[in-house]
Amino acid sequence: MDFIILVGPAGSGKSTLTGELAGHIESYGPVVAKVNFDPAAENLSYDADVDVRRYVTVYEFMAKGLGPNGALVSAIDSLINYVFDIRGILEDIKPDYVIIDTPGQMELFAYRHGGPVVLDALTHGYNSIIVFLMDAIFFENPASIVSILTLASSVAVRLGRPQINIVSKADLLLPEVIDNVISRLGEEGFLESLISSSENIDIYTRALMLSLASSLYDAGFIGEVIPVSVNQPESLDALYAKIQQLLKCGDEYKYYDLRYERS
Ligand SMILES: Nc1nc2c(ncn2[C@@H]2O[C@H](COP(=O)(O)OP(=O)(O)OP(=O)(O)O)[C@@H](O)[C@H]2O)c(=O)[nH]1
Ligand SMILES: [Mg+2]
Repeated sequence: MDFIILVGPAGSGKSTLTGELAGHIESYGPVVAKVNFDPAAENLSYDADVDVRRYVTVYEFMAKGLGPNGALVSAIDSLINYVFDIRGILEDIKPDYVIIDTPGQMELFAYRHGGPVVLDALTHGYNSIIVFLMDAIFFENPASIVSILTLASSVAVRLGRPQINIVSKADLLLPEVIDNVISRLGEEGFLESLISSSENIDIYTRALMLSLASSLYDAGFIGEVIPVSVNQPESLDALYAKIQQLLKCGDEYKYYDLRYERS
């Protein structure tokens, strides 16, 4: 049982991808369990094998006087009480993969303590990877690209697992953006050249962007960025191949380093 944890900003396509990727992987034979990890989810586009709303909802915390965001934080924290039950259900299903669909309020995972603690307890003893979704809309200009990649790196720091960064809803992108930007992001220095050639960025912002971009390359964080659309099965194939590549490292998988991939 390997865990694939989908993380990304609100509306980036996590829930849609949960259903579509699960179906896609299952078409090749493996069994996939789907976990709704969002206590505030309204309508789910897939049938969840485990739904945390069975254990906690934001409404019970709001009834105690918390606002919607505070209630979500408390709801996620309180999931620690149910991790044993959830693991039991998953171990009975015996899936090859478990896909976890997390809430869009991703500060729960990028900045707070509770989200990582619950995920650690849930995946303890099993291999787990992060798939970080960057909405296609972020690839319109260098400032947005730097800021979403920086957010992706915060998640990597907080969750401490191998991470695949994808561009979601890639069908909305012009082919030249995929060819000239996304497929070149892994080239060391590419982002800096994009920033340098952009106009209308003040000198201080440009210096900060260049510094952030170069740190991301220095750390080996920007490896292959995969464009994925749920409407393009070949892109789901590319994502599945990458997931298998990271997970197949078995016990050694934690030491897998994107840095070596770029050479
Ligand atoms: N064009 C296109 N639209 C997509 C794709 N994936 C998701 N969407 C749409 O994007 C919107 C948001 O998708 P969701 O799956 O609900 O996103 P989410 O990340 O789960 O959202 P939150 O749970 O609210 O954070 C929906 O209208 C989807 O139909 C895609 O690959 N291409
Ligand atoms: Mg969702």
